Amino acid sequence: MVNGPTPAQIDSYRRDGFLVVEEFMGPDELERVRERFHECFEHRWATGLSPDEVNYIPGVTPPEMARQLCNVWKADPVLATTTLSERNGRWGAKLAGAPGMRLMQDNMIWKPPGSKALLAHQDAAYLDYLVPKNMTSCWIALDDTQADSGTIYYARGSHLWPRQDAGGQFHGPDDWTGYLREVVAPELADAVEWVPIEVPAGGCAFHDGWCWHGSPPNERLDRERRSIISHMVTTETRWHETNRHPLYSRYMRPGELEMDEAFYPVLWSEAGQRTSYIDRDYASLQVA
Ligand SMILES: O=C(O)CCC(=O)C(=O)O
Repeated sequence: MVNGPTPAQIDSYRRDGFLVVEEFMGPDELERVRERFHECFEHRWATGLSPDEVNYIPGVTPPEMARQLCNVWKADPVLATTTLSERNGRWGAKLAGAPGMRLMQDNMIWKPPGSKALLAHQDAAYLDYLVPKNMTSCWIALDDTQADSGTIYYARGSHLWPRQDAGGQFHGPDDWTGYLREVVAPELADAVEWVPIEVPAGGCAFHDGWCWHGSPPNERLDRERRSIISHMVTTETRWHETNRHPLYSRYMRPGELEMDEAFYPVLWSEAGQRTSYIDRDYASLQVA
């Protein structure tokens, strides 16, 4: 069990918009996740359900593209114990100063050697269908990461900049910081400090939904860059009255703006709430 966050970590997160935790996921969990990661990218779904988004087809997707699956917790109970962990929710809530966190979406990203960039963006900008637009993410490295191995980069302090709309080409842009420079005031964009997250496998970074981040190409021909991510929203978050996401709003209960725990489970709350099926159905796989 990794303790924290400490008051100093919370201060650092709120100042920078992100926080690095060098030792977060233990070796047993890391090994289990790596194994299931590859099963899922081969489209072997242990539960019989596919993830909500499958941005990789073996043998079809060009090898230079970053591979991405969203909501793997629905496909694989082992991966679910990581992305739905109480730990991720508790850390996220405490860093964000929220009463609790539920999972909005999980992600697995695989950037093979030589693969292309992912666009610098703000996660919360994509959430027009939620009120309030917010996100807190726990990004866990499954490989040791280096500045040139396609790791995630954060623009320090950018969560405090004026908020922008989503835009640009997310997968494989030629210029991964181009959209930021298009929409952010030049005095901010020109002075931006990009921080590469260099951690050992199992290390993680949390980021605020308004913190600009992205990842340049994986220039290393000898290294994979894999990660597993919990994208969480506060337990106070509701569906927007009228705006809809073409995929994720399918899981709204008709006529209600409350999010349904069956699809958006609560990971942790200070009041002791945690969606019961997580520990009931996945109990034997709980992470330490
Ligand atoms: O892992 C990456 O390269 C980007 C991940 C990302 O955009 C996120 O975690 O919000």
